[in-house]
Amino acid sequence: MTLERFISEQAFLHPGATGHFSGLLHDLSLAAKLVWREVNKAGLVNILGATDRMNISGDIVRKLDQFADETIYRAMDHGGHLCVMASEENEDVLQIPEEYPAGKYVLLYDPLDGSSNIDVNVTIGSIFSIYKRISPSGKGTLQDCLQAGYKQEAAGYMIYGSSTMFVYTTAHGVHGFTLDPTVGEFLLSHENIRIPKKGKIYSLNEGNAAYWEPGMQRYIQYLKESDKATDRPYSLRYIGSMVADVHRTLLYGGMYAYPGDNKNPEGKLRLMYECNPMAFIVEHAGGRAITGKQRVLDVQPTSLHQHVPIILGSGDDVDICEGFLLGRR
Ligand code: FDP
Repeated sequence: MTLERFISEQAFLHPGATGHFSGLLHDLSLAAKLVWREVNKAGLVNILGATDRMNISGDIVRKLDQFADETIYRAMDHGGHLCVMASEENEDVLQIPEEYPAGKYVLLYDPLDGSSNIDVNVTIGSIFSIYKRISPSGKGTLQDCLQAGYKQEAAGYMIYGSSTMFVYTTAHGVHGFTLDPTVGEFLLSHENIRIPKKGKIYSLNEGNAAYWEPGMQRYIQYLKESDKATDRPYSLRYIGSMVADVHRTLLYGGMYAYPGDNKNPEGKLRLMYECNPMAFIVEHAGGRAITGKQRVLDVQPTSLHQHVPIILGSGDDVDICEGFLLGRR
């Protein structure tokens, strides 16, 4: 089952579907392949760049995250499905060029997440989030982009690791497709992903422990204690690429967090490009995602690049963490 066919068959489940939503997902899967192709030769960029300059081809060697940003924008700008976009790499909203029709959807994306890992060959990814526009017609607006996460129509990520995957949900299950590079197609490999109810792994940058609030410190200490009944101590795994850490958490369970601390009370990760889409995916796989005070998807955004603390993962694990943060344990 290819991603293309899966998307088309899903559209049949919605009798009123106009095809725009399917078209949007098709375009995203093309963008994923274009970014994957470039990520795969990351170590060669300087060599290829030098050759380009010798050939006077006019190509400029761009940083990979800038390449991914432009590639996704250009794959998505002309389909007539979107009225506006916003990307983590750009301060303001990205308008659809005048010559192309405006559609009814809004796309927010993080073109290359975990980009500090590129030079050391560690897994990175792209994240996307789709909303319906709220403005009536014409060009999309900032307000179209600043919608709470629970209003997402779809969310997903591409992970460029030992294999490349496209994982997404339209609120009807979370499905994962693995790229078969020999045929250039994403093939259904993980249908209806369900996050385990409880895991055995915790994942966060423990180097920040001294700055965490006491509840978080006590929770992580709790995970390290030995107790057979609750399967402690937990193992620590932290890649430092959100896509990779969340992907593992989705499949193996446990908890992933980037909490606030007394240096950065709102944490490091962005609500619109990272936390909302991942929270939507994790919830639709049966898990939870909270800020410590509320559900991530209920946060009302006030700006495009705002940060928010996040704790996500297996329901039981997030429940326990929440208990510590709220002083109940
Ligand atoms: P990066 O800075 O490499 O782009 O939000 C970006 C992010 O990576 C996440 O992917 C990652 O989980 C986090 O930052 C890592 O932050 P720390 O280095 O502070 O752990």
